[in-house]
Amino acid sequence: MQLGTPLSQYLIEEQRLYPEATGSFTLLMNDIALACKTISAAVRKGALVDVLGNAESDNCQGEQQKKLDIIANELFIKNNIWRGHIAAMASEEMEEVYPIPDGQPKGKYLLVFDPLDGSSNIDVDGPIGTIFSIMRSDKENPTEEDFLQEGTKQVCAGYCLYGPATMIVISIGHGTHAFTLDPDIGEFVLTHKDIQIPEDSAEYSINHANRLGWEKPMRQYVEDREAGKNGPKGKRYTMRWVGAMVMDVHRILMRGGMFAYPIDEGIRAKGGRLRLMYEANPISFLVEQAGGIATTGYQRILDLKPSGLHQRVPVIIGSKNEVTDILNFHKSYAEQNSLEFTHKCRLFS
Ligand code: AFP
Repeated sequence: MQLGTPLSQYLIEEQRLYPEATGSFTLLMNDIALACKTISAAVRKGALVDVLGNAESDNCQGEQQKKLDIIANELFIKNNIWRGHIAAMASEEMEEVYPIPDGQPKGKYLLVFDPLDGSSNIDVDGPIGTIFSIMRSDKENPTEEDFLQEGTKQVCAGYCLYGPATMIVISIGHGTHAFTLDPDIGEFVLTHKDIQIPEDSAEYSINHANRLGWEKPMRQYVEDREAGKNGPKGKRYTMRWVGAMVMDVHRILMRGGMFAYPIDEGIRAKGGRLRLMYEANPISFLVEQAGGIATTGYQRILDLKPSGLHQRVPVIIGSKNEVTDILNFHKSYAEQNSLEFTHKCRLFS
C-alpha cells in the first residue's frame, strides 16, 4: 500500500484479503470516517457556530457535558444508525446500550466510542479526538453482556485526532496506519504506513498533580527519569501532558514515549481514570499493533475481561523499553506485597 492511498481504497484492498467478506465492515468504516469528518467540520468552526461551552447536563458518569460532547455523540449515532452494519452501539455519553431501533436493518458489529476525548480542551482550542472500537456480535438484539469482550477480540480500533490536521489512525490487526484528511478533496489519505513506536524514548506523559497518590512503582519510575543524567538511564527526559489521551498517544505513535494514567489513591475506588471499553482497549490495540506495550502495571490491558460498559482501569502504554522498566517495578512490588501480577513480557530482566 503506497502513501497517498485513500482510506476507501485501503479498506477495499483489505476486504479482498477475505473472499468471504460481505463488504459490511468496509461500509461501516466509511460511515465512521464520514462521522469523523462531520465532527471535524464542527470542531474547526468552533465559536463561529456556537459549539463551545458547557451543555446544561451531566453524562451518565456525573461529568459536566460540553455542547460538543453531545453534538459529536449525535453525529456518530446519526451517521451509523441507518446503514444496517451495526447491531448496537455504546458510548461514553450514554449510560446504556443504544439499540438499533426496530424497523431499521441490523448488522453484525458492535460499535463503542468516546465521541469527544479531551473535552476540557474544547474551550481552549486544544487538540481533541474521537476514539472507537468495533467488535462482532452474533445476536440480533445485543445486551450489555455482549459488549463485554476482551480487547483482543476487537475487529478494529481507531481514533480521529482533531489537531492542526485531522487524522484518522486505525488498526484492523494488520499494523497501525494513519490517514490525514485532505480538506481539498474531503478524503483521508495514507500518510503514515505501518507505524512503529521506537523502543526507547526520553519523553513521558503523566498528570504530575496526582503524584502523592501513586503507588511506589510509578513514583520510582518518575523519580528515575527526573534524575536525568544522574539517574539510571543517564539521560535527560522531557515531560509532556496535553490532557487529551488521543493527542498524548498520537505523539507516542509518531516518535515514542510513555503515557500513563496510573491508579492513585484519589481514584482507587473507581478503579482508575480512563475507561476500558472506549479508551484503554482501542488505544492499547493500536499501540500493540505498532510494537508498543499496554498494561495496567499488573495485567495486559487487552486481556482484561470487562465488567461493565463504563469500567475504568489504570493505563500505562508506550515504548517497549520504557514500559518494561515500569512493569519490572510493578513485578517486584507485587512480589513484596503478595499482589497478583500476570503481565507476560519477554523483555523482563
Ligand atoms: P474526557 O473523556 O472526559 O474528555 O477526559 C479526557 C481523559 O479521559 C483523557 O483523554 C485524558 O488523558 C485525561 O482524561 C485527563 O485527565 P486529567 O487532566 O483530569 O488528569
